[in-house]
Amino acid sequence: SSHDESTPPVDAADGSGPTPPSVTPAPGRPGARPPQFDEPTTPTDAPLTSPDQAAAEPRTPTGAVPSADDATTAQQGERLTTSQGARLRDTDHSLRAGARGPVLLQDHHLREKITHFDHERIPERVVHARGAAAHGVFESFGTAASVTCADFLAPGRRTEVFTRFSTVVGSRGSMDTARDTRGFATKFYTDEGTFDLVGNNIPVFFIQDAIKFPDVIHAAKPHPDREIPQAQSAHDTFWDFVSLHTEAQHHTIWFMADRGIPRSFRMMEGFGIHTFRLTNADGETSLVKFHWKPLLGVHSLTWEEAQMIGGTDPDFHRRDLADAIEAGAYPQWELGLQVLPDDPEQMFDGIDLLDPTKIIPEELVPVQRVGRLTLDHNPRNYFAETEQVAFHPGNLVPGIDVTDDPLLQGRLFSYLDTQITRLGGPNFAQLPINRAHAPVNDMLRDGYGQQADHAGVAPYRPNSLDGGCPFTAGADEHAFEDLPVRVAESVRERRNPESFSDHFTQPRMFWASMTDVEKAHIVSAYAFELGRCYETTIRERQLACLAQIDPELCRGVAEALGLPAPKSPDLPDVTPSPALSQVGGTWPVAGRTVGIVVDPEAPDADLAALHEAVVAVSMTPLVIAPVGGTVGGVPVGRTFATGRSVELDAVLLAGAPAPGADAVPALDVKAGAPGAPGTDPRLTLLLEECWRHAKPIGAWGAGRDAATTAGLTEGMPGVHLGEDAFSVLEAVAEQLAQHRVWERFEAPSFSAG
Ligand code: HDE
Repeated sequence: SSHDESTPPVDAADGSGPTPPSVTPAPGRPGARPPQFDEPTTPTDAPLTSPDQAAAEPRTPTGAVPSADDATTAQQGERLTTSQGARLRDTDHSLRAGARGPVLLQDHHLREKITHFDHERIPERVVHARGAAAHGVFESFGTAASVTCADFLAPGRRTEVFTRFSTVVGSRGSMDTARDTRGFATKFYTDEGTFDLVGNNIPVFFIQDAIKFPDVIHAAKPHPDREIPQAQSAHDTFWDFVSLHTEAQHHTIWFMADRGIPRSFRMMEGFGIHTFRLTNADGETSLVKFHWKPLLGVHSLTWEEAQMIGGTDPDFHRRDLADAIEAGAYPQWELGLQVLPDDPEQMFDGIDLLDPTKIIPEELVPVQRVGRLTLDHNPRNYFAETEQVAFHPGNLVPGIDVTDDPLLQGRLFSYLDTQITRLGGPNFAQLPINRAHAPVNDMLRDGYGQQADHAGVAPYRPNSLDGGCPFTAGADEHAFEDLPVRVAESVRERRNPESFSDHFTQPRMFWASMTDVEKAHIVSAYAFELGRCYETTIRERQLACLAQIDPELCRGVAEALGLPAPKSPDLPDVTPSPALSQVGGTWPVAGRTVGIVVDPEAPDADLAALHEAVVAVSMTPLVIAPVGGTVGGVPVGRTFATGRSVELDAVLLAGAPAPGADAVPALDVKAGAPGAPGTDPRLTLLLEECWRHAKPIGAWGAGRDAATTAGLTEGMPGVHLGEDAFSVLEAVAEQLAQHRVWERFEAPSFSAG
């Protein structure tokens, strides 16, 4: 019946079926993929976009338009084919026994299409499942040459890199702004093999021994019965574990602090955490800690912003990274080293260098800058690159080696192992994103997903059949050497050294290094998290831990929980490390988002020029109006319905739209909030939030009246009312350099107690 004459060939070229929409085929992409994938289809000179598409809105907020030489289309050729290259006449209808009859098993195209789709997903990472990444370049300053012979750190070297940022606990689809540690993993494709620096944005870890990793992760992940909560540490099992396993307290106070809710991946530090061992050309070794220092400074969201963004834009961090790169505001970090002598004790100032729950204060051992990382292009395909990239702390190059840190030692096993499940076999190093840029000559063969077509008969050594190769490197041929490190004479045992046992002095130092406003944030973070636990015993046990860190901290949290504060024991004096605070400096404002509220009824004459002025200082202007379209020739970026204050770093009031028909009359505006009849309640809300989140607010002209109506007057911290747009922009940008209007935060309540 498949030949049933009464069944017309649907969508057939004879016009008997529905007319297909006219889509201009995209050109082929010669050389866009590795050669073995090239398809034998003829490239055409067709324009990349159809005339319709070209005229439409830009595809991204930054307005980047795909260029003709950038292979940005999905099409590999002119005609649709099967995976085997046979051209297809139809991919929209399954082959049926009559138009209304059952589908035939012989429909090989249907089966190929559906079967491939059925297997499109792979397991997400067991930790760090949610991430975003970018390509870039690492330029060496050459300053590390005295401590390492790693070629990519030699003077003048430029190395291609791929960096993936991540949250730890949430699933792949969870929100970006969860309170969590962030992963910061960089693959350096060096001429001497791939080096992976697989770090975090917090310099210490939860545990001292890799054997505890399944425990801490099982405690932090959602509860196994209901699989809640997602991407959160505010639950019983997490606090149960960290309050019992007190070596986790140092890491925990870091992410209860603002470090747990970064403003942007671009504004995070990165840390290798463990102590590594470097070797120079003369064979001399030293112990080092790796640091990434963001040129934009280290900045965070407020907790309320983080929560709100989780709802309005769960992709906030990945959008921010991709948009900034697309707009040319390339994020940059400097790589720094803390260098310590490699003596047999491996201790510094009482700190065991093999203990990954301890830092070396920068004031004691300065971070010496050795190179600059610039992320300058976005991945083309999320799955192929960001999802399939496989990092491994054991990807080392000559001149960089590991130490006996038991956490690092366990990681050396875990990362290779996990990829076998995640990437479906042992050949993941052949995936394009994971391929070394140095020549590879291994004797690894076969296995699932083998891409190579190896020649020869002798993938073994020694052999006499394939030219006797491969030869191993000679002494001066830049091979990775296993250093003859002395291993302490010892008995085998399952035990931590005594030097790992102080769990509270460094969290105390961290607390002592914070400003008042940062301390207040820490207190509210603990109060929130513990307040979400059900078990009082867990809250009490964590308060007992806080009492061992600091009595003020403990009292503040206890008060918020309505529990008695346990008495602190005698606590050691600590020297604060000012480098740990995020408050007090000024930083570049590049890549910050400035909202410009306009009144479409009375557009500001200078709007277009103001828009340009914002772009000129590498900030992103976002015009906000009651409804979409353009105002004064400038496109409206957000309407009162699609925008929310939390997307903005600062707000400028160019005008004050009165409530229109589209205003939400039922919007619940708090009594006594800034605002007045005549102001759109959504604008009132926006200003209220910007005020509360300590963002600079500027206004001029009609916007100035609106600000005044909203209760914002000159002289209030971070409120800039001026005569013209440009002087106001300048004042706002200057303020933004401090990240927030810190004076606006209330005096922390804990210091009163
Ligand atoms: Fe990881 N970690 N980890 N980790 N880790 C993974 O590897 C593991 C640790 C870090 O963007 C997994 O490919 C163990 C410290 C980052 O793809 C897994 C231990 C630090 C990423 C794994 C640690 C990290 C991972 C999961 C305790 C900071 C994401 C998927 C000994 C220095 C990399 C994968 C990316 C990912 C194991 C502790 C950083 C399971 C056993 C400490 C940034 O192999």
